[in-house]
Amino acid sequence: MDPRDVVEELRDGDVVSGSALAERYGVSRNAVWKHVESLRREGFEIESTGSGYRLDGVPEYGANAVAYHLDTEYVGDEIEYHDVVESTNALAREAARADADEGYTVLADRQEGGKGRRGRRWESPSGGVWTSVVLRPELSPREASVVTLAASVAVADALDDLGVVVSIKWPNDVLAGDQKVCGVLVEFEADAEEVSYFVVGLGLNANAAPDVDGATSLELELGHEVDRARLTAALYRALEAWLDRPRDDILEEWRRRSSTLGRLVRVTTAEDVFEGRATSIDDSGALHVETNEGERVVTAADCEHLR
Ligand code: BT5
Repeated sequence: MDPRDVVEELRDGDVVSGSALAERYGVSRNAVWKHVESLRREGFEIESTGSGYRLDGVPEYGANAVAYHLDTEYVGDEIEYHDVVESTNALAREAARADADEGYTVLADRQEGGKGRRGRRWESPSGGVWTSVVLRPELSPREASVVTLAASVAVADALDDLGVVVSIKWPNDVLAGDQKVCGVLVEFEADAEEVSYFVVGLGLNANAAPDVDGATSLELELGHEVDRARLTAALYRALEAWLDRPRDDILEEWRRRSSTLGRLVRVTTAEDVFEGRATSIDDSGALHVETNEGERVVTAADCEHLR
């Protein structure tokens, strides 16, 4: 038994006796009490009534606060929470290399070395949702891009439920209006045949607006703070649901939500910069752009929407 079990036992609001819990888990009543005390130190309000414990309040954030809201099959089964980290992706990669199960997640309130793509910096002040999920779907490296597409679609779904209207900018940005509210960084390790693990990093400006041009936060968009623990649970649920879907559904939904397709864009690749009209993404997630010199197909690049 651990404190999370106590949260899960108490979360429907009923009074549960310490001795019933002790019996169910085969531990002493004193052990149950210690878990209750540690949850109280985390900010859980747990009332001791004559007939047992009752959960009256959940802290704003943390592994057990997310667990309180969680109803997934595997994503978030184990949540490693830190107030401050360098990068949740780096920790999740370490965990994956050390054989962490599929669905293992790392979550932080603040990152000091948050990473974007290609070594860029991701500003991660306190108040955001910075999390990374270890996944082990059976995919070849060639098929890997579907995980990034599924992740951005999942974020968009979870934000819809909050009432924020979002779109996806190729390849991996989630925008509110034309400002970035979330970035996705998917990393994986593979041999020629198979990916051994993915780390899906999600960076959401929830209640913290970073000082970056073109960035917004959910708080700014909605005019009030969001419940980060509930949002994190919703993200995990949406990610799990979309990963389970056929590739074609994911692509279709990505296209439906895309604000890039049909737009004039400026694309920056490792070799050059060009402009044109974005026409489609293909099954591998590559962007097709119609330029004056003909069609260009790009896989790894940055894309800017032009007016
Ligand atoms: C991304 O990179 O958009 C991927 C960001 C992934 C962050 C998550 S947080 C949890 C996990 N742990 C990590 O260390 N990373 C992941 P990219 O497309 O390269 O965008 C980076 C660019 O976005 C920067 O160069 C800035 O211009 C801008 N930017 C930086 N911080 C931002 C923020 N908080 N919100 C919006 N834009 C930001």
